[in-house]
Amino acid sequence: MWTQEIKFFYLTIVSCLSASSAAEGVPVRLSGSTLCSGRVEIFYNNTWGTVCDDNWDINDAEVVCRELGCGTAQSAAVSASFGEGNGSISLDDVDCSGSERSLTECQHRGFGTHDCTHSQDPGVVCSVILPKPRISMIPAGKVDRRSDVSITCSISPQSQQLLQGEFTLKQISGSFSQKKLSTTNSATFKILQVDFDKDGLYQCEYSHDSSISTSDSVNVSVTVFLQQPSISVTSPDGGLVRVPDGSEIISGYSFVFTCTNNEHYPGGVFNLIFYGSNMKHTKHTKPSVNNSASFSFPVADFGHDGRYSCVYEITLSAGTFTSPEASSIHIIIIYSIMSVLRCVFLPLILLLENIALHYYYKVIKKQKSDKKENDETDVSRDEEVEAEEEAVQEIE
Ligand SMILES: [Ca+2]
Ligand SMILES: [Ca+2]
Repeated sequence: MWTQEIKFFYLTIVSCLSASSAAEGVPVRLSGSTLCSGRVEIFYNNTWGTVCDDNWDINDAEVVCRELGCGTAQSAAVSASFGEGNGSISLDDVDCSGSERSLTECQHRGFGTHDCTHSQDPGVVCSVILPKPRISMIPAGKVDRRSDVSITCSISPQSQQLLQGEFTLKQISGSFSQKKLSTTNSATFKILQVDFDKDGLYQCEYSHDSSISTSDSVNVSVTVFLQQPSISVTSPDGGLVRVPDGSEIISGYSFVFTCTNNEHYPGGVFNLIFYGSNMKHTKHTKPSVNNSASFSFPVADFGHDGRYSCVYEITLSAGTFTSPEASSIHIIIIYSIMSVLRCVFLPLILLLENIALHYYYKVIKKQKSDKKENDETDVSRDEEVEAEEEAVQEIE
């Protein structure tokens, strides 16, 4: 028929044009009454050719059906049951295990090597009528609120050329739904400035006549990316010394942390996070005023020793969103000179004073005992003299 000849001519032209854009493997198509059944043809050496039915079985058919998004194989046809093709016979003795991603990954005699005629052209019958569309999303993963998302629905190139079907992108649990008639094998839908109402799963539908096939789903997860704040520390009364591994604060002095960023959400807050020696995690919260918040510590003591960081946080209808932590500041509390004097020199002076007093009293005591001894010696000498005098008188 005339219309069929036009259709075939058109298909041949567009198939050849589109085949070069096939990203992986060698393109395959089915030439038959429906999209997912027909004579197997592969695009090799810039032309569509057929396959030989030697060793053609259900495993080979399985690979073709999967490759085309046509579900599973119902039967493997032989002996040109979908009609004889023309042109080259590109594959012979195809031996698939059934798990290959593409027909040309299966073992065969080599491209163009065969001992067949077109009366042996094989075919397949797959389980579905319409191929399953594919869905992809940019960016992949979480999407920043107010940024654009682009979702593409696609189908194998030769399928769309045969059908001229329609793509619909639908939000599964929401109101978003858009249709696109496309003359190429894909349609791209742009969702501009996404807000939380666009959050959720999306699916592509491919429809032709009254048949619809549905893709897997993608998840548009809308979030708020907040920039990393910065943190700085000062000591209003001059008790801060910057050292290579942090900032030293003299105990007793005051210090102030300031968290800043460039976000302009109303109601945003800064949290000051403290990591002490035992990894204790204390949070102080202050509202952001003019993009910053200050946290004051009037008297530094050794319990303040540790790392400090800050995060910015906002609470919206969809939940609370937190920025990454600022690069932390290490605070080292050191002794003041006065406390060094008080703690070290004062006891030393007292000790020296005690030692001095000890020796002083020892010397005094010794002097006293020496004097007493001398007095006693004098007395005994006097007695000796008296005795000698008495003895002399007796002799006389
Ligand atoms: Ca053969
Ligand atoms: Ca086989």
